[in-house]
Amino acid sequence: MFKEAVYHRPKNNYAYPYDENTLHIQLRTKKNDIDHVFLIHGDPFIWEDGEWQTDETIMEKSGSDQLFDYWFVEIKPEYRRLRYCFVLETEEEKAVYTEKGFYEEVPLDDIAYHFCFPFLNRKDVFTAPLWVKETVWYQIFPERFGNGNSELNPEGTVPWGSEDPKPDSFFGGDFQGVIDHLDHLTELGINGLYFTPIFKAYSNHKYDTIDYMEIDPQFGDKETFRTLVQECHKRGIRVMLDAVFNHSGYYFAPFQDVLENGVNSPYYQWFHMWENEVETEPLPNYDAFAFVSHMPKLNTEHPEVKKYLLDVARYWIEEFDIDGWRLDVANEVDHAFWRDFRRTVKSVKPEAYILGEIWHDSMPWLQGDQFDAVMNYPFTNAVLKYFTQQYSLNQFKDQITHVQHMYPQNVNEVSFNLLDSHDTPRILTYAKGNKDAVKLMYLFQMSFEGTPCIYYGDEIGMTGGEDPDCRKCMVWEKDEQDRDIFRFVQQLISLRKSESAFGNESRFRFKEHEDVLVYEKQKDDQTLVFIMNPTKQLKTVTLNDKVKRKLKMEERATLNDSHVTIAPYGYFVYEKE
Ligand code: ARE
Repeated sequence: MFKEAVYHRPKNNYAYPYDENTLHIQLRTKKNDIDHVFLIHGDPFIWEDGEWQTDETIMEKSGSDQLFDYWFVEIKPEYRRLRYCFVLETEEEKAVYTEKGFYEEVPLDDIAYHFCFPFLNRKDVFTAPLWVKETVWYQIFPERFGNGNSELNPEGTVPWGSEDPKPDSFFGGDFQGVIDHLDHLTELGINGLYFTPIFKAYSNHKYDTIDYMEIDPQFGDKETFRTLVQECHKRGIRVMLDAVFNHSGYYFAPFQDVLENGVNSPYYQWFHMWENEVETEPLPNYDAFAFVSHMPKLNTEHPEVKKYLLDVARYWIEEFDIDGWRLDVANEVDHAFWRDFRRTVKSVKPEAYILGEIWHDSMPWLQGDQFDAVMNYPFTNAVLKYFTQQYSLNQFKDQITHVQHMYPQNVNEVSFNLLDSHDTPRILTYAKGNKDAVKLMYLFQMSFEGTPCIYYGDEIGMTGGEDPDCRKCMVWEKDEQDRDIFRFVQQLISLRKSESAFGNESRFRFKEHEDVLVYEKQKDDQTLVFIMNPTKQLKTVTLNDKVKRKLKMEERATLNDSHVTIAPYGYFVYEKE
């Protein structure tokens, strides 16, 4: 037994309250090392004749990644307290893993040895808004979605789609353009819109804010924005805005004051200035986003800055009824700020969604006191690499299993699973034009736990490389849209709604197979089996169970009794008996 690999730590993804009566316990062991794991558990205050009274529950192996196996069990402790340890068994060996190390027998005479989940306080349960679990997001980069009011075009606007975007191009996208095309979105079936920044800013992407209380005039005014939110709500679509609170823009009035007055500016402390005299070239002598001098980092520890930004967060919810905030560069802002941000936002709208932009392991922000979710780029990376044959099946399974075990289940259920964004190449371009590979990515994304997001235009086969190429104008001419991809995505979204095991809150498990991807989704009495063949060869797969019903999709597979033959980049989805 490889004891050095055994790991558990309460009050994070290894032990957390799933709801107010339920604890989830997870253990990590070396891959393929342990045969069985049992949880020995009990209430710390129930003793008989000097012996602590315990129960034993077997743990399920919930997955494996490159190095480790993960074991899982759900416990509902009667008095909402738990002490516990683990019994690990191999054919030759048995060991008891406690908070104080390994023993041969369970120490029943001293509770101090055991792991402690002190109390399941309702307040500590991670609770994200329920509606998020049923949401399919759609991301809009407002400058490029639709130009509905050419009178608002900023200077230098070029005709819609007339050229490939450059870092400083303007095509005149605006809110009216979004309102005009809401039918496209309802037809697709999405029910959440995420807008990259819309406040007054200098650039086309608006991440360099000038005024957080104003709409950028190229998009419209506050009344048009109000109409947009109302029109979305009428169609059952939630609206999320981008909060760029890590840094402001160069033309943000307080920063202009600092540029003018240096250390004598009343706003000097609003930023992280290094010297009395401010320099922007060749590199800024103050903290900034990366080394971008026109994005000076805001001092969110300063009470005035904090108040200003929290007022912004409150204002757009109170006045315009938005449903969520996506937080730009969220991991570079202090945790205390985000805790107050959450209190502020949830006090105005308890059902608002708070989504952090973090590309890495984000457990410290997902304890229930800061964010509801993060943009799940580790998921993105695994999907892109596997479906373009840069990852083997095993590497893919390792990565996805790792992502799943990184966070509590209630976090995974609202995780923001994207395939691309305004910061990455588009999927069709990444897949070198392989449309069938893109369809498999969508099938995996839409049937995985969490909430999927579609980047505008991907659903009609738009292409584009790195920023700014991934920000081309939306194509509205029907004959130039790939309606086949559109119908496919539309169908997946509708399956998420009509098949209970297809979408969120159903149990996801990989199945063993050598060279095709097989996984099951199970909810109540429905189990769906997904088989995908992201290779260039025809594959024949022997089914281990009976097909009750094939899911109606444009699959490229033939079923013969217990065999299914799947075309290159084809798939087969069925409900098993
Ligand atoms: C512009 C140019 C770029 C150039 C950059 C730097 O277009 O080609 O590389 O300047 O000089 C916004 C605009 C961008 C603009 C940028 C700077 O949208 O077009 O880029 O401002 O002016 C990291 C951060 C993450 C950040 C990404 C981009 O952690 O927060 O980098 N994403 C947000 C937004 C962006 C936005 C900003 C931040 C700034 O979503 O759109 O950019 O407000 C790894 C790392 C990640 C890293 C990721 C991507 O995985 O681990 O930490 O994310 O790669 O680089």
